[in-house]
Amino acid sequence: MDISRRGFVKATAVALASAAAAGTMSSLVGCASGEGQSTTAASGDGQKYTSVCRFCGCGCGVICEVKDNKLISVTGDPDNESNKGLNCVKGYYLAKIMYGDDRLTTPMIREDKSTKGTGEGLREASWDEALDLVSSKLKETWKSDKSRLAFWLSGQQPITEGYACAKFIKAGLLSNNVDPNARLCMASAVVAFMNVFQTDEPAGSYSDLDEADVFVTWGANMAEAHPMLYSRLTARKLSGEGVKHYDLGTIRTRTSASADKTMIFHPNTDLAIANCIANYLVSEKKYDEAFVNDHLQFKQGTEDIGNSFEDGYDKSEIGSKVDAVSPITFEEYAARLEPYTFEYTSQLSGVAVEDLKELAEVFADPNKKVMSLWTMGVNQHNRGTWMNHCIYNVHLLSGKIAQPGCGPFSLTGQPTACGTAREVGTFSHRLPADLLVANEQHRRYTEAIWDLPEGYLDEIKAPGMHTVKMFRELSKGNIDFMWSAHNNWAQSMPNLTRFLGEGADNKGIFDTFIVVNEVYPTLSTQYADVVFPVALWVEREGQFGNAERRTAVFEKAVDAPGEAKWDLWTFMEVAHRVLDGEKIGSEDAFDHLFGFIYDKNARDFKNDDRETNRLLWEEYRIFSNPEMNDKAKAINDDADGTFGAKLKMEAKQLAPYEEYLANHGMTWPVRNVNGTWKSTKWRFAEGSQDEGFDEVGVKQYGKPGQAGGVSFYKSANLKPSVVFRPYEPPAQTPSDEYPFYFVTGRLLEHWHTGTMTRRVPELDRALPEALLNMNPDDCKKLGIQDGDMVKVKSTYGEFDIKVSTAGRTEPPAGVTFAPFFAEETLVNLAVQDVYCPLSKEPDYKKTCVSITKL
Ligand SMILES: Nc1nc2c(c(=O)[nH]1)N[C@H]1C(S)=C(S)[C@@H](COP(=O)(O)OP(=O)(O)OC[C@H]3O[C@@H](n4cnc5c(=O)[nH]c(N)nc54)[C@H](O)[C@@H]3O)O[C@H]1N2
Ligand SMILES: Nc1nc2c(c(=O)[nH]1)N[C@H]1C(S)=C(S)[C@@H](COP(=O)(O)OP(=O)(O)OC[C@H]3O[C@@H](n4cnc5c(=O)[nH]c(N)nc54)[C@H](O)[C@@H]3O)O[C@H]1N2
Ligand code: SF4
Ligand SMILES: [Mo]
Repeated sequence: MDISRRGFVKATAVALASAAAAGTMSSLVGCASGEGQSTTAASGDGQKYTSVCRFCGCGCGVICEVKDNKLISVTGDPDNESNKGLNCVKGYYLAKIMYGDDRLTTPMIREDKSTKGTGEGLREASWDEALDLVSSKLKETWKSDKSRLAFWLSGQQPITEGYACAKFIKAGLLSNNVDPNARLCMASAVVAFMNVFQTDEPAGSYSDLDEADVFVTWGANMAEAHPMLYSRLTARKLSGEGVKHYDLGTIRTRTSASADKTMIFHPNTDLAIANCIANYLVSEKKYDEAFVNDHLQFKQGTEDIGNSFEDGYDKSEIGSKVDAVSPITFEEYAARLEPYTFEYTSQLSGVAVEDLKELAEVFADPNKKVMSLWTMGVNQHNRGTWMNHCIYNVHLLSGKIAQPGCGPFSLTGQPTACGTAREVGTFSHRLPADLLVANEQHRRYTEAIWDLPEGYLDEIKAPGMHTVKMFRELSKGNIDFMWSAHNNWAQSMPNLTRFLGEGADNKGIFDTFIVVNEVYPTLSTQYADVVFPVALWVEREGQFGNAERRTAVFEKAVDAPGEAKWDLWTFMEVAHRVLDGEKIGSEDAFDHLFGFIYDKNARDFKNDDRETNRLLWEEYRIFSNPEMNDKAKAINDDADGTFGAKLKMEAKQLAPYEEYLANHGMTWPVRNVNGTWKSTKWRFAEGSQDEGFDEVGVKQYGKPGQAGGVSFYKSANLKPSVVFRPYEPPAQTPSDEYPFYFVTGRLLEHWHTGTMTRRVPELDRALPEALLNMNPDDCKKLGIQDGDMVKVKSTYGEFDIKVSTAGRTEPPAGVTFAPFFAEETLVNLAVQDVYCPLSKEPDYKKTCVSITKL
């Protein structure tokens, strides 16, 4: 099952070759085994700490080596099952992200709001002054009008920190105005998971990459964005007989360079392509009949759902109906698919009929193990939730799911988008562990664990503001206090013109009191009234949860510089000031919620980092294992006795904290089997837990022994839903005035807004500027040469950028691409903030723009 070291090395060669084929200058590409690699020469005699990479959702394990309180090397961790020692170039240079010249080391306060957006105007302050100021502003807003509070958190915030924030904001402040940047990233995946399977996060694991016969990437540039996993994919291609990779997307990327076939489609027609495959399976009776009969139910939902151009959309007649679905028969489903013939789909998408047929045959072949992978091409889509459904539909119809090497795999972007944002409840509609604020039993259960009076959380039963709404309200001057951590919204949010730009719509940014926790100066700190300098990565202990459900701990390895403090300390210090004088029952509110970890009089944690994390983890873990807790047991004895059983099914099931350290990460559900804690590689699949199958889940909650040995025991009626979703066009389509689609995304060397990776000289030199990739024919028509500056303009805003026809991506005629890492090339000024109506995740991938030579 495991791929060999030789396979990895060969794959590296392929990744390098494909990079060369794509015509890039950098030698810092692809992956290699982490063994022996280091940021600075590893002396080998420093203190070693087990850790996880700070960057992408691959969640590579790394070992940090420390000497004299300084990180001197970072190497791949061979004992972490996710990467087995492999890293990408960002992983090798991890140590250097800590030591940029301008680390923030002192709290700062802005006196004069007119200096916002200039990079000037912040003065140094003491922690006491900064904390008192933030606390008094938060308390003032909280007491006068809670609806004007906003917290913006992140899929980069370690798990226990996110858990503590959720507890503070939801139970302490009784507010749901908290959302993470994961809304910009995984929300469409999450909503589809919940709709289809009634549980969030994929059934498969990275081991599938080592066993699949066919890979289909549906809008994922894995070579740049998930390099370690891409190396595993290319290794499998090299070591397996006839293994194929189909790459679907709207632009040719470096991932396309090594694919067997690249299928470039017109934006949004991925919906039609998936329906076309489903139509072929159904109309030619090439679906898995036993699987369909035993396991599936069919549905359709609200259609013609329009677009969320303006704020009233969610509450509009159509906007309020977008979640509705109703049951249909298999025959009705088949009839809905009929229009999606090969010919019609080819016309619509621009993909050749033969290519569509070839892909459909892959799903029709009962002997092929197929792994689908997707990321932002699918999620950041005005029909993002629908497109997730469409991928599940073809896998469900063909029974290609929940088996080793076979299944739909939704990739996560950030290091702990799964672990934190999605697990511990930092979304505006959630409570920890997949529980929902709107569900009465979920509130009762949460009250029991947090020891709150019954009914205490009823005040927050209505979800709060989702991210786009939050920033639209900010632009209108309707937010008085905002606190952000682990993100850089002033660069990463879409339609920045709405709230940063000049004009009528930007009232809020100057009036709102903004607090930013940061490690470096960023565009967001330029708009902050107070900046809290914080510990970066291994300057404290924390945990990340990666794309294959692996939770792993990174140990504290070095101290934070200057006065920089752990983010969690800043939240505790503000929490006890704001909650001063408040009671829960008869006890002081802060002590009631956090007394088990924090001594507010001593103004410090009661224990070291590890023990603080462990105590928070153990409390969070109660959400996951109801039978462990007496209070939860009491709720289990509810009137009809079904709630407890249901919760057990919903539970993620987690192990004690120390197991994660000892095992270099474990994948949930983690279950105690005869005294040993065991990870699960394949959920819903029958087989021995010793080999990573979901034996306990299937036996305990499912109906074992069914066709294929699978049981979708979390799904309603034990059956996942195939939901018919039609093709609908992008929010904007090209016009004479705005003739080009503008796609945005990432490139290998930089992480998001570049704040960390651009401070690593090697990465900065490898990719120093953001370029607009254009099709050579389009350039010719516009009289543009490589290196020319152009103005890119949309109905939202504009920015200037240099053109290249020889960049990392090769867009077809009519499409352009630029990355968003460069703050001097602020692409998001022009990117639309239209979102998927179901998930509220914005579509960063197809704004219509004009391009004018400067
Ligand atoms: N180097 C690096 N790696 C990263 C990150 C980083 O900043 N830098 N960030 C991480 C994060 S948070 C994320 S979310 C991931 C993102 O990972 P990806 O989604 O792989 O990367 P992007 O560059 O955002 O998206 C590019 C893809 O979108 C596709 N696309 C564009 N329009 C459409 C469409 O209409 N339909 C479909 N199906 N596809 C379309 C393109 O074809 C292309 O394959 O990367 C993670 N990894
Ligand atoms: N145009 C365009 N825009 C996009 C996207 C796109 O595809 N196109 N993708 C979207 C997606 S998928 C994502 S996930 C978002 C990401 O957007 P953001 O999360 O807003 O961007 P990051 O650059 O990752 O910001 C993380 C910040 O945290 C800081 N930091 C590092 N460590 C710590 C720490 O320990 N504590 C604190 N408090 N701060 C720390 C870093 O310096 C950095 O500034 O971008 C979105 N924006
Ligand atoms: S950036 Fe991603 S692939 Fe690269 S080392 Fe880190 S986790 Fe692994
Ligand atoms: Mo993301």
